[in-house]
Amino acid sequence: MPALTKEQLQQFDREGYLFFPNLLEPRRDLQPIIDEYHGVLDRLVDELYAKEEISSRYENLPFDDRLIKIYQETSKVHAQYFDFHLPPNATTEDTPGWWGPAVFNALRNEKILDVVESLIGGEIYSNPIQHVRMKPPERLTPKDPKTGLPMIGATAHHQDNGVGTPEVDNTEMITVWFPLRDATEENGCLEILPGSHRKGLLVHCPTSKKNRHVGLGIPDDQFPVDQMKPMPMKAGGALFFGRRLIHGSLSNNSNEVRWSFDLRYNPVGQATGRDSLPGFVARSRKNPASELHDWRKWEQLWHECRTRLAKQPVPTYNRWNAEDPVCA
Ligand SMILES: O=C(O)CCC(=O)C(=O)O
Ligand SMILES: [Fe+2]
Repeated sequence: MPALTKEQLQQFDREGYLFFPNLLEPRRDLQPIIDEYHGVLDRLVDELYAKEEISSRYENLPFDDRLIKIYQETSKVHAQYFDFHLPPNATTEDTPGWWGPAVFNALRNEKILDVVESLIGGEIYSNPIQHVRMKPPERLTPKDPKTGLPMIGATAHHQDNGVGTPEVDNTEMITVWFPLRDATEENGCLEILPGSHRKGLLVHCPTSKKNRHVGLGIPDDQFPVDQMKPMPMKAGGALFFGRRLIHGSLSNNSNEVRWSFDLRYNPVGQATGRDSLPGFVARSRKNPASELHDWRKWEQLWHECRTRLAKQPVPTYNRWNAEDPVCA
């Protein structure tokens, strides 16, 4: 893909985001990821069945129904099993995760890196704040007994700057969000507040009276919440946004799993906001030999990180607290 046009760069500067409805080719760029995760679900099912946590392997159910069924039967959301991230403060030797070749190829996808290069230059670091999100319909999702909230559900409004440590404040971290299949308002697509990247970093609150979500959120009275813009997109679409853009997601009120990737990049040498986790050089025009091309080495980095964190968890990487007057 050619470099971005002047208009696109101006739009990114003005609105804080860029949307490409057809950046990725579903068959080439997305299907290998979907296929890989079918294998991961098979593995999870085998493990749960061996531990007698489920009564059947549900081999005849389609992917979504099978995922929903095992979450329900175990009263647990197995999101960490699929994720290619580790929680710095809560990782043990047994914390699962998936760092496979199709995921690694997505992080190094040329079409994604071309856009990122246009935004932050040709020295690109893959930031380890990254997730796969598979969200079952909320009404079928196990609830947290303490809060009554679905264990995974709508994402609170936030800025990605707010989920990293303060070192990320002065970086040029870019987030890329894309669905593995169509994201709709019904199944819980992303929503954004165009232009909100100019507000600076707002106060984020842990789950509280003012933030009825799992995870950090900016209370509704701190920004024009009625101006949030839903971003439905077809499989193949991708949204790029800067670290200060306010965004969140809608609830999944459909009958299917809402499935997306969110990846982050920053210029090589800048802080990632989670220094205890491993990133890698995804592209370097100056020093191509520094790029990581081998998914096994990437997987190894995360396995080593797990061992390290299990021995010495990062006590806290959250900079916010519920006592802030804005959260009360
Ligand atoms: O997919 C979601 O629900 C939230 C994603 C998000 O916050 C992000 O990509 O930064
Ligand atoms: Fe986010």
